[in-house]
Amino acid sequence: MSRFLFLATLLGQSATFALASAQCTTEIFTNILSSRADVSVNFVQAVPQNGSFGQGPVDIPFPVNTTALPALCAVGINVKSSESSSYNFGLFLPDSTWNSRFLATGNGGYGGGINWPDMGIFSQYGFATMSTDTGHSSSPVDGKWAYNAPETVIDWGYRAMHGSVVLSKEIIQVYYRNSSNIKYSYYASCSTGGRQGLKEIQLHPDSFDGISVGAPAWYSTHLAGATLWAGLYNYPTTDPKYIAPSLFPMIAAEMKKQCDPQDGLVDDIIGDPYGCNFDFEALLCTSPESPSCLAPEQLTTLYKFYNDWIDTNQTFVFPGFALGTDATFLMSAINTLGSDYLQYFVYNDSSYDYTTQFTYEDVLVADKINPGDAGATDYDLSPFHERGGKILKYHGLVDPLIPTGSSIYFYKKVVQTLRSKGINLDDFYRFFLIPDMGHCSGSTTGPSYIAAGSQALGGATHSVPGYEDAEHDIILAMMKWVEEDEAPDHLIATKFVNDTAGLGVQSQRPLCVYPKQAKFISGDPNLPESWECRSLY
Ligand SMILES: *[C@@H]1O[C@H](CO)[C@@H](O)[C@H](O)[C@H]1NC(C)=O
Ligand SMILES: *[C@@H]1O[C@H](CO)[C@@H](O)[C@H](O)[C@H]1NC(C)=O
Ligand SMILES: *[C@@H]1O[C@H](CO)[C@@H](O)[C@H](O)[C@H]1NC(C)=O
Ligand SMILES: *[C@@H]1O[C@H](CO)[C@@H](O)[C@H](O)[C@H]1NC(C)=O
Ligand SMILES: *[C@@H]1O[C@H](CO)[C@@H](O)[C@H](O)[C@H]1NC(C)=O
Ligand SMILES: *[C@@H]1O[C@H](CO)[C@@H](O)[C@H](O)[C@H]1NC(C)=O
Ligand SMILES: [Ca+2]
Repeated sequence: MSRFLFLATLLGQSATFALASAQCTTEIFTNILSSRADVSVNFVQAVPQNGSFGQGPVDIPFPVNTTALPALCAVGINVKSSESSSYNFGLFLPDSTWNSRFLATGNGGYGGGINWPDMGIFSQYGFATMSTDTGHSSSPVDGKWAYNAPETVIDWGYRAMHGSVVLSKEIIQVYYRNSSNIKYSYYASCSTGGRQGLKEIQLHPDSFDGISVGAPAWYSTHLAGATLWAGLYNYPTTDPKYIAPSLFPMIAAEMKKQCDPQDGLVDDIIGDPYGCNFDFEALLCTSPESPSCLAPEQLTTLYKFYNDWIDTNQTFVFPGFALGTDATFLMSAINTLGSDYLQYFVYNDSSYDYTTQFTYEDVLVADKINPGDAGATDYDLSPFHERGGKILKYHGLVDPLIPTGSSIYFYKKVVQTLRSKGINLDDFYRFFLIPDMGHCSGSTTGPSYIAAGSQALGGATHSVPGYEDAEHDIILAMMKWVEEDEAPDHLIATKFVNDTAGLGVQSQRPLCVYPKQAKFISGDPNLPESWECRSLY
C-alpha cells in the first residue's frame, strides 16, 4: 500500500500517527479527499516564514495579499453542493507553529470570497484557519448573484460554512498526522460573519467550542427590510421630509451635546446612548432662515431612524439605530444591501420596484420564503450551552450598518428563552457593547480594538501588541474561557495612536459584560482603571 493510500484510510479516524512531518503537496490533499467525488483540490502552496498569500482581484472582497505569515500550507478546496452550485474554502495550515487548534472565520454582507486576511491574522496565533467563499464571487454590497440561484443562496445561508467546517476538521486531523487531535475548535468573525457563527452553533452545536461574534447580521429578512426602509424614509430628495447629507454633522453634534455626559465624562464619546433621553426638538429651526436645523417633516424622518420599526398591529419589525450613530450612509441613498435582497433573494425579479412598492408586507413575504434559511433566529441556544460552548459577542455603539439594538434584541430573546430552563447567560454567553465603534471596527477617538475578526491593526500581525493577554484580546479571552473555564468579567479595548500599533497606546477603556457599562470614576480617562463596570440602574 502506498503511503498516500495509507493516509487516505486514516480519514475520519482519530488515531495519531507518527510519520514524516506534514507535507504541503497537492498529492497529499488529493489523497486525503480521494473518497469524496464531490470534492476537488484547487491548489496547494507552501508559504515560507514571512511569506504572503492571496488570490488577487478574483477574490473580490479580499484582493490584497495577507503578509508576514508564519510558514504554512495554503490550500484551496472546491465542494460541489448541488447540481447547480459549488463553494470553495481555503485553509492555512501552520507548519511547526500549529497550536493543535482549529479556527474558522467568516464573510461580510453578501460578499463572496475567501477571507485570507483574517485567516492570516488568526494563523499567527498558531490556529489552522479556514474561510469559505460561501459559493459565489461578489462584493459585500452586491446581491445580484442570488438571482435565479436558490442553491447558491443556501450555500451562502449556512451550507458552505458547515460543509467547510466538517471537511476542514477531517483534513486537519489527517494532515497533522504526527500531532495530537484537534484539541479545540473556534470561530471568530463579524457582520455576516457573526451571523454565520451563530447559525452554525444553532444548527450544529458541536462544531465549535467557542465563538467570538461581532455585529451579527443574524435577522437576515428583517435587517434587509430595515436597511431598505432607512433609505426610503429619506426618499425622494424632493420630499419635505428629506434630510440632505450635509445636515447630518449638525445632527451628530446635537446628539453628542445631549448624550455624551451620561457615562460620567464629556469626552466626545457617547458611552450610554440608551441612558440619553434625547430631545429631538432641539434640532428644530427657530426661524425660517436658520441655516443648519430641521423642519418638523425632517424630524419625522430622524425619529424613524433612531426608533424601533413598529408596523401593522403594533408588531415589532426591527430596532432603530443607537443615538450618536451617523445616519449618512443609509439615508443618503437607497443601499443595495436592502434593495438587492428584495429583488434577488426574495422576489427573483430585477424589475421589482422597491421605491414605490416596498412595505412591511414584503418583510412578511421574505420571512415566508426565508431565502437560504440564512437567519440565525433560533434563540434556544441551550444545546450549545449543554455541550460547554462559549459565546463572546460584541457590537459597536455607533454601528451605521447594523443597528446595535439588533444584538441587544437577540440577547434579550435568548434570555427569555433560556431563563425558564434555569440557564444563566453569563455562564456561556457574554455580550459587550463598544462605545464609539462603527461596524466591526474603527472609532474616532474611543478605544475599540480587541483583536477581533475584521479588526486588522496597522503595524501589527495580530493580537494587541504589548497586551497579548485574555483581558485585551478577545481571541485569548475566548480560549481562556473555553480551556481554563475562566470567564471574562470585562475586556479592555485599546486605541492606538493613528490606529497604528508602533505609535503607542492612546487610550484604553473597559468593555463591560452587558447590561453593565463603563462609568468614569476619576483620574486619567485614557487609563482603564479610571473606569468601573456598573449596573445600569
Ligand atoms: C513526531 O513528533 C515528535 C515530537 O515533536 C518528534 O520527536 C518525532 O521525531 C516526530 N516523528 C516524525 C516521524 O516526524
Ligand atoms: C518580511 O518580508 C518583508 C516583505 O517582503 C520584508 O520587508 C521584511 O524584511 C521581512 N522580514 C523578515 C524578518 O524577514
Ligand atoms: C499574492 O499571492 C499570490 C499567491 O502566493 C501570488 O501569486 C501573487 O503574486 C501575490 N500578489 C501580490 C500582489 O503580491
Ligand atoms: C427567476 O426568474 C427567472 C426569470 O424570470 C426565471 O427563469 C427563473 O425560473 C426564476 N427562478 C426562481 C428560482 O424562481
Ligand atoms: C393584523 O391583525 C388583524 C386582526 O387580528 C389580522 O387579520 C391581520 O392579518 C393582521 N395583519 C398583519 C400584517 O399581521
Ligand atoms: C497621525 O496621522 C496624522 C494625519 O495623517 C498625522 O498628521 C500625524 O503626524 C500622525 N501622527 C503620528 C504620531 O504619526
Ligand atoms: Ca462620554
